[in-house]
Amino acid sequence: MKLLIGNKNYSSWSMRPWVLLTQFDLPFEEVRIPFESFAADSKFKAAVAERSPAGKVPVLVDDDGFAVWDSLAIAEFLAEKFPGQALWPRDARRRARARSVCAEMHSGFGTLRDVFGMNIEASMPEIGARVLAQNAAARADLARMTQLWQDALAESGGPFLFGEFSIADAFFAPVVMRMRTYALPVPAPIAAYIDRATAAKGTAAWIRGALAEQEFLAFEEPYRTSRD
Ligand SMILES: N[C@@H](CCC(=O)N[C@@H](CS)C(=O)NCC(=O)O)C(=O)O
Repeated sequence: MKLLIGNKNYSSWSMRPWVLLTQFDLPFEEVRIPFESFAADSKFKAAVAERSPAGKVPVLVDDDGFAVWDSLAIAEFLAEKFPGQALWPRDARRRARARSVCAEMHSGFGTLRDVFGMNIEASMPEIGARVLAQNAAARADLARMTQLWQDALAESGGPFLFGEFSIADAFFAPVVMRMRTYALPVPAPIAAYIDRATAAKGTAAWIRGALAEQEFLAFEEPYRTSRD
């Protein structure tokens, strides 16, 4: 299998399936398509179009060339392709709940995504404090995220959202990165989850890759004009 991804520092959607594949030791080859712009005539769009009509990363290309796009569809495809691995929780109700929160993440948290773009290499606690003070929708998204994680951890007993590491943790990995970059205030048990999720094998490997990148992409950087 091949996984087409964007820049590790910025591409939150790419992060999810990459972390999942790595965490579960599923064999894949990474194909990195660096962001330059998302203009229709960009090199990025041309490279992605060879594999996906949707024109976005991530895209998973199976060994026979069959392509699946969209992070949630990729996760479902992998769960079916590797039934011996508990990519989703084994328990039906836990699995249903894990799917609920992944769908909630996939289609929600628009403000949190907009105002706290993923930027693993950066540290911007002052931006986090300022935006939260000014933006009620951002505060509401953060409160819902905290509650969602708290409920899942309370019900499962941890260490990850639904017990062992699952697709749900891969789905929230980019939010974990945002919490760190912008130093968003969370209760101690959530801070402990953030630490565990950051240290998980797949997440830690992605972070190493993100830190090794040297690109500064102005269109991904509303708050900075250079890397430091
Ligand atoms: N819902 C999609 C979103 C994918 C997405 O928006 N990817 C971004 C990179 S992080 C992209 O390729 N953007 C290109 C564009 O918007 O033209 C998924 O879950 O994979």
